[in-house]
Amino acid sequence: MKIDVLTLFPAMFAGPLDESIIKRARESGRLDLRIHNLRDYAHDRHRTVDDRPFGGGPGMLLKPEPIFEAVEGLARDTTRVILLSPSGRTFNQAITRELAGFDHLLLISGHYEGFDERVREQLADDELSIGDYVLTNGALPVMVIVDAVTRLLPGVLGDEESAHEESFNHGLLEYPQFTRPAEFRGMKVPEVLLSGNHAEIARWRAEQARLRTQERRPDLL
Ligand code: 9D3
Repeated sequence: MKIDVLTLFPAMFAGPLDESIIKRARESGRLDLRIHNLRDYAHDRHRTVDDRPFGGGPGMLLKPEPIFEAVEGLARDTTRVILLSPSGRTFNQAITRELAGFDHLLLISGHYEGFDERVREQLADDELSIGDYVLTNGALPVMVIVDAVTRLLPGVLGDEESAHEESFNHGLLEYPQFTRPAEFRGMKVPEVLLSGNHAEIARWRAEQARLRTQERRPDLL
């Protein structure tokens, strides 16, 4: 998969996507990730990317010309163009699976009070938020989406992780897990997990997952 990112803060992307699973996905060519500075698409001497809203009001908007020219330069006919903004639909694992099915994503990070509406109308195929809290810009949301989508690409997770992904919990929270030692500072691992009785262990885990989900995330049931 190719992912192009358009942002005013390209330096924020150095680090989080250069580690671990995403690093390996990039090195193996399964993810081709390119970060582009929106300011490079401004024309004037001051590299202006924002302006005041018509009709007045607080803050600045991203002006349309640099974004239109960037998209025209970067998008192909199969590209999914996605805006990141607090007004988008809330990102989740179903949307992650949806995005993993495209061969090219162009993620456009917001800033200031938002986008000129013509960017939404003419350029965007989708608009996503990562949740109901206010960030300073859309760069972290872009990284969240790149991370979530990349781990679903074929060959990115190892066999064991992929199998786990497929059997995952039937939409419940994870059951409690323990590793050695069997007793730590007086805290004992539940006896059933030491029993070697795999049918009983499976029953206990299913029950724990259900109880924990009921307690913490009844909306999932
Ligand atoms: C009405 C004023 N603000 C909306 C809550 C304006 C505004 C604040 C912060 C506009 C943009 C931003 C920067 N945030 C994002 O661009 C953003 C975001 C977020 O803040 N939370 C969750 N997901 C996202 S995706 C992009």
